[in-house]
Amino acid sequence: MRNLTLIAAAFLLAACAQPQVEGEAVLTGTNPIITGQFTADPTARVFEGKIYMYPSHDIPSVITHTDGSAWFSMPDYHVFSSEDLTLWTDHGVILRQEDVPWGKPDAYAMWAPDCVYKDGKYYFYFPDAPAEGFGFGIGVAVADRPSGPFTPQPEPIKGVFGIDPCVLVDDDGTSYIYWSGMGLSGCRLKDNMLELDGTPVRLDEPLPAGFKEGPFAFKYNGKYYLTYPWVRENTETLAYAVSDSPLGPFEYKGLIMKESPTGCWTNHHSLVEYKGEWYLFYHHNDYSPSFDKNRSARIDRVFFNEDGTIQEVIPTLRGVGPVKASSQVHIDRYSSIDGAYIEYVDTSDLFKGWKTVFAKAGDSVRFDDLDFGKKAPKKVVFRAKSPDGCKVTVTAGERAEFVIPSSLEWTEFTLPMPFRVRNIQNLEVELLSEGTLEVDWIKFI
Ligand code: FUB
Repeated sequence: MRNLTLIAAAFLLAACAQPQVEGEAVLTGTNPIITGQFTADPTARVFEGKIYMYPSHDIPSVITHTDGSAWFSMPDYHVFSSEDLTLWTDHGVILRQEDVPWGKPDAYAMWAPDCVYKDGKYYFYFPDAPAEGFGFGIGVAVADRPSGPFTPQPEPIKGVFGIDPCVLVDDDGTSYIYWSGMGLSGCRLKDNMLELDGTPVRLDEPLPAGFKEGPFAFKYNGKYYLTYPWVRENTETLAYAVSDSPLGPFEYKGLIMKESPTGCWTNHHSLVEYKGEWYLFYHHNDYSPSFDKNRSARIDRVFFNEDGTIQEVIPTLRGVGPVKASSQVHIDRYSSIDGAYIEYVDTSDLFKGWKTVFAKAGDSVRFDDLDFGKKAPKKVVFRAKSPDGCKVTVTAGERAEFVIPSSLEWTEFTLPMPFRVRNIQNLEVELLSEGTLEVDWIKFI
């Protein structure tokens, strides 16, 4: 019964979701970073001075697991790019399951991918279920541009059985592929990037038990880092290990992220340096709270200590992107919250996002690093509803009180700003009076 409910909810979500089309832009800056579709297993790479994100693409479940439960359904891949981690361009579908010559065209098994650049070409590595046989193979599709078009090779990589490929191109151009499937394996790639060069090495054996999938490898200050989902107790944490050599042995160093507090079982990730800062791309089932196989990409900052260890990343809703006060500021993606709570705006279409509910005097939220620009806004717009009307304070450098008139429907209330605010400020909104206030977004114009 639970499965039927899940599948029904998933179909409803699919029916309501606005499919995004090639070239369409998504403006967030907060987590999750892409709205309107699911984006799991995000691998982020810097190409041509931009961040490119290669996620896998969950859809509401159309296939079932061997135990009959709704299962991962992943028919194709999109690629997204951004210059500022706030405005994301969806370049559309770069590979479909039907286009993989060796793949089963209705397996919905396009799991976590990676993409790297070498000698003028972009190599996109992806798992898929083979048309003949069982399990997973790993294919390569090649392009001249990071957004494709990608041409899949006729056969999967020989000698690789498993999922979640990650490729590290070392400083001298030597490349290594890592994947999971009966443990974590790694192997040098030939210069053509399409074939193994040698025998795969097991890399998980010296690590604490619990490695599952999703390895990611990168180099930092001359050391090789292997980061990976690790089931220490119930669901996947993110852990890391370090080595002097790309094929280990790797020494376990610690956790990067704890288990999902709400039980999303997987947490696939990648780390990337962009414009001098390090970021963790990971996923969570933000738009699908009751089915954790419909996930969405998130980003948070990563900090290295001087000795090369990685500080634990605490997942945020605020995310990392710059947000302009003149855009719709979704304060439900708060930096901190006190008393107020968050609900979906429309439970029949979760991609419409969230609202902040202030139910009693003193409830507040803070949204950090809001960019008011050089020219102080003259008005504030609240998209809100408040059955009895209420009074709120807005603090951004200075503090002012606003009266929100009574409204049972979503209404855009435009009110004059009594003070001038410029540049980057933390915004705090607090309910001052009795009465309920729901806020979809606020903007300053
Ligand atoms: O997305 C399907 C699978 O779930 C991935 O390949 C794993 O890493 C996990 O995220």
